Amino acid sequence: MAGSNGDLKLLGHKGSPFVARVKLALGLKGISYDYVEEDIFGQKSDLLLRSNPVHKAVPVLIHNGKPICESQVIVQYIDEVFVGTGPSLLPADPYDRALARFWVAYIDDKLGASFDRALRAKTDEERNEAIKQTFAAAEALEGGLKECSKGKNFFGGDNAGYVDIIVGSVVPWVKVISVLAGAELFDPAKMPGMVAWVDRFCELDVAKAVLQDPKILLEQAKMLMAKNSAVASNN
Ligand SMILES: N[C@@H](CCC(=O)N[C@@H](CS)C(=O)NCC(=O)O)C(=O)O
Repeated sequence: MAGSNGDLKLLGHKGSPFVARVKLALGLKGISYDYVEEDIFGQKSDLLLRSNPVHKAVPVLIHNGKPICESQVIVQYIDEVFVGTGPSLLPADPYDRALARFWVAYIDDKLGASFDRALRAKTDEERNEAIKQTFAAAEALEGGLKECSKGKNFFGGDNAGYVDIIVGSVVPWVKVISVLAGAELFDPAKMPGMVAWVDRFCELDVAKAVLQDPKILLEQAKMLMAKNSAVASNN
């Protein structure tokens, strides 16, 4: 879409939390864009393959013809390039920015990685172990919220920012893993701050517009788990 922010196109997939991050960032900043749904499990478009030849994955944001890949990189790019448009997503203070980047890395490297292992596990034993690690990783977020928010409503303070976007993108998946595990990933007894944060985040218009229906994601997760278990039992 060629508006005052230039020509912006997002290549995405409806189930992807990584794509949701970019939608949340653009939405929070009030930036309009064209969206192209990619068939990532079937025929990826030439545009996607040309734009992200290294990973061949979504999201890709194409800004005035130039592709930017990887969700963390894209969200930071949006914040830097559209600096005068909408609220800032990363904190202004360098130490607070470092904290935000630390928690974002933690979410992908610990929480996201163990959940991904649970979905791709080949045996029940592997899956149960990965689910256990996901639960252990989630608990640290309670401290992360306290550290980043300094007692305010969001990781970003008074308003949702970079860490809120990253945690927010996995909120529907938090519901999915809770159903699969038969226990709340964000346990109200251990993580009251995070439980309240989820309610606040889900009340934002941008969250209502972007976040996927957990019921649909649950079906996708079950299909993926069944596929991976079947591959394992055929080997
Ligand atoms: N680290 C990447 C992960 C992106 C990713 O895993 N995208 C998935 C969709 S959720 C994808 O496009 N997969 C297609 C493939 O790998 O072939 C990011 O943060 O953007």
